[in-house]
Amino acid sequence: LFPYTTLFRSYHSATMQSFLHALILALALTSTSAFSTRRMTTRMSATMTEPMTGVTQPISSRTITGIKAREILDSRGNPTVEVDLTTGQGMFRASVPSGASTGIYEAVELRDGGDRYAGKGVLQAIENVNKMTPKLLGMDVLDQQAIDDLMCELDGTPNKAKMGANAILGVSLAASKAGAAASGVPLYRHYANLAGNDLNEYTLPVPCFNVINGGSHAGNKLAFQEFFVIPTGAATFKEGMQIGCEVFAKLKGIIKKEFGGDATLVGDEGGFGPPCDEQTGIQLALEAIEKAGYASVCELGLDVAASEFKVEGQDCYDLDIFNGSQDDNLKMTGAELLNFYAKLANDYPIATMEDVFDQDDWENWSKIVAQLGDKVQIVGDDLTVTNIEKIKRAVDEKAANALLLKVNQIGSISESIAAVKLAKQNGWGVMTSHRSGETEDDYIADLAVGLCTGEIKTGAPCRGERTAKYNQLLRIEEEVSGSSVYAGKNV
Ligand code: 2PG
Ligand code: MG
Repeated sequence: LFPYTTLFRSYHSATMQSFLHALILALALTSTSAFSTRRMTTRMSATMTEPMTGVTQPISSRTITGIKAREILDSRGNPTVEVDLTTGQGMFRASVPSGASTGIYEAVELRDGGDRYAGKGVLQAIENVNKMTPKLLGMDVLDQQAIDDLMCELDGTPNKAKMGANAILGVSLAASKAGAAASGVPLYRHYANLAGNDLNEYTLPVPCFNVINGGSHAGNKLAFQEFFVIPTGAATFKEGMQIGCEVFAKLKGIIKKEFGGDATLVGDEGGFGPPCDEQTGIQLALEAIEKAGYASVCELGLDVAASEFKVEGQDCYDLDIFNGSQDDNLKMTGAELLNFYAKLANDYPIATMEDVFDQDDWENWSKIVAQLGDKVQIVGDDLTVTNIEKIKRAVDEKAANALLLKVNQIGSISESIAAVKLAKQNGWGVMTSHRSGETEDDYIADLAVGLCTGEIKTGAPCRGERTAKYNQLLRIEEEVSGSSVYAGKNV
């Protein structure tokens, strides 16, 4: 891996700086009593050898010397948390995404309320990072678990309601980036190490391009939220990207011709928002695949996001909910919706379906897995919220056969890794996911490779915050060339 040599070079030039940091930190810590004996012991030796890489570094390159949180903006113009975490090796920055079709069992995203930013400010979350900082200073960034555990302990609630998952995740992510630098490895390798994946060969994920946006992500009437074009038959990730982009361009032409230019304006995740029904959405994507000449290498997928149109307290899914015309023909019971899925899976090359029923409709989830699970991947998102307790239940009840991995649903890197491991141990697929509100940060690309998830969805190949992730995957594939495979159909 080429970054080793580069990092060794920068390591030598950083040695003197690291030594000074160590001295300053040591002086600062003598006047602080809040640190545990374990952490003090870790700081006693001047250097330490990282077992995975054999790299010996001054201890200050591994210890947290500063944390600064700030409010920045996500891709919808809503505030979100960014964290700068400093070690002797420099500053490591990470930011937190935010969903729109948020599951009710997700960890709490702390918002300020009030008038400022229509209540969406995150100053309280920033303040909570400040509150946690004195306890985090001096910790070892290679001990991700200890950092995450400590923050969960300081929060003290089961769903991070006190500190906010956005506060905790910002620090957790920044610490993981500092950890990668301290180990002298790229971020994807560090995530692999944290998960105990002893990889000789990296797996580049299949990109699931969300080319048509509906539901809470677009202003159209489509109830289903996401329509994926998935180049499972590409030879490499790079080829998969090219296919996705060419299909996307064809789709633009088709939609423009059929619905006019307005329908080619893009939604929150970069896909088009044509005024059509579900079946037409699927047919448009299929037509674009065919026109681009990729019918033999592409499959389709859906994120229904059914919790968004479930009628509370009734056995009713209202596919007309974003239209508001009260068309009773578009109201379906769970059983009718299941029949609709079965027909779609029969008529079209659909490889994956996500959030097919409401987050509490466990019975219908189990029914669809029994009926279609051999043929179609059934992905839990709102159902499983990257939470091991929910995943355990879904495994027991055979209610899904794949996990959507969203780090901010659970709020830390360590817990996200535990969720992926549990899913994999039970033979599930795993799809790494962005949120509809994103930043330019691209760590989910590294996460998908390091945790070997085999699938990623991060929008259409359109909008900078979406292509940032795809572009990082192109870089990673180039870096690991010769020791990587493209997941393709073997997801
Ligand atoms: C989803 C996501 C991401 P949101 O439902 O899977 O596509 O949407 O971030 O709005 O929850
Ligand atoms: Mg979803």
